[in-house]
Amino acid sequence: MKTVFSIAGFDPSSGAGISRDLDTFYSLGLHGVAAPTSIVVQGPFGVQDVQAVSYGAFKAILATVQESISVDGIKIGVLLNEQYVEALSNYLPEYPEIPVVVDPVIAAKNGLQLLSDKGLKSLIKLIFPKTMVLTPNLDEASHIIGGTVKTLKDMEACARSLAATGPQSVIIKGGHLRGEPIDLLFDGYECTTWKRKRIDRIIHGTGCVFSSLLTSFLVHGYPIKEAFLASESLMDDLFRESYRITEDGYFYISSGLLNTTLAERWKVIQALREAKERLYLLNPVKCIPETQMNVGYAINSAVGIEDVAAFPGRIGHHDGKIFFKGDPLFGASSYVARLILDYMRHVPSMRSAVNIRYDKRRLRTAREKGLNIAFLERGQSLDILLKKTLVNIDNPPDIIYDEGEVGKEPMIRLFSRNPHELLKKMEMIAR
Ligand code: PXL
Repeated sequence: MKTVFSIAGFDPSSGAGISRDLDTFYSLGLHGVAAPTSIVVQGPFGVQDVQAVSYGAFKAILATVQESISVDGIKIGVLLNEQYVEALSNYLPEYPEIPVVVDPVIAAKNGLQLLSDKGLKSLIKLIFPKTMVLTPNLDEASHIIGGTVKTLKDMEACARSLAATGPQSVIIKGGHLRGEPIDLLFDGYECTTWKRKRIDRIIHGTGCVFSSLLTSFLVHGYPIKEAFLASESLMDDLFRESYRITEDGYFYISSGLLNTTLAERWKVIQALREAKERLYLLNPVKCIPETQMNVGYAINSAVGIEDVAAFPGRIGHHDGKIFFKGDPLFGASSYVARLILDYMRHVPSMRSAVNIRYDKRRLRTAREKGLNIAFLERGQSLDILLKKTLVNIDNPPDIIYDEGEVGKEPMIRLFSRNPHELLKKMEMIAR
């Protein structure tokens, strides 16, 4: 198993530092080991303090790794002061044959210093010459070269100056650039950029995750430019999937969770594809309302319409046969998505729904077959109805129907935990 070594701080809230690095290595199929330099006391509202891990413990961990583990890549974050920098420099070979990625973390967002001035001097002198890729943000890059970096042109010049201090390649992260953020790679020969849309969220630990992704791709043998592009592309996904662990606090990201979400999204689509096959066999044309039908299925942690998959353009019928306009997609329906999201707020396991043409006989059949039915009064919201009905949460309704009003078709809504169960219920009442 290939192994990556993180030398960094520990963030107890798992936003930055060692725990995030390990999560990233693991999610890209690598084993992670770590030497903590410090514990950064912080939560989702920022850093309060930084406490060193004892120098003795740090050196002993480096020695243990050196004696017993052949690491395939090294990622360096918070180093605290010159003592830790020197110890690390002694551990690193003169000419490392494996990727060494250095994220020169100088201070937290609120300005609390995570590397002393002397520490930075030592880092430049002792570690930069052994560095394969240096990954500063704009502030760190400006601080190290002692100038201001505001434009893309400045970034390019700055990356070249930084490369002249030792690192083979430099990536400057332009998240703090005015306008659209741009990241820039200088690989010693040419520059490559990555632009992204600005996202209106304060996300914690992006630098750590980025440099860990980069290290992982390099360990997998990607050339630097490919590793840069692959990491940036994954960062786009991670920004989009960032989440909060506390109301109003910073957003967090996790490559590990991204894998789970992607796998779950794939399963949701797969389940709807199977439902489509069963619907072709069942051919429930009489169940299709005037406004057409849709079947939806949400991921476990659904919070918005984009977390619910359904059939684009709804499901209709043509020449006596059920008719789909396309394959299931996330965000394809706001109508069934809202039904499901409303229901999930009360019973999170009920993640699938279909809307069916209103028919009294169909409701009678449903009742006879033992389905649990609730009636939605005119003007009542699903939310209020569920709140009332679910006082006894053991038996959430399978069906919620309304009798319509002028200009609004009456409707039966069938709910289940998944499309497989939903189809079973539908088969009971379709005829
Ligand atoms: O984002 C810089 C950083 C890196 N590593 C650790 C941190 C922080 C900032 O808070 O806590 C451990």
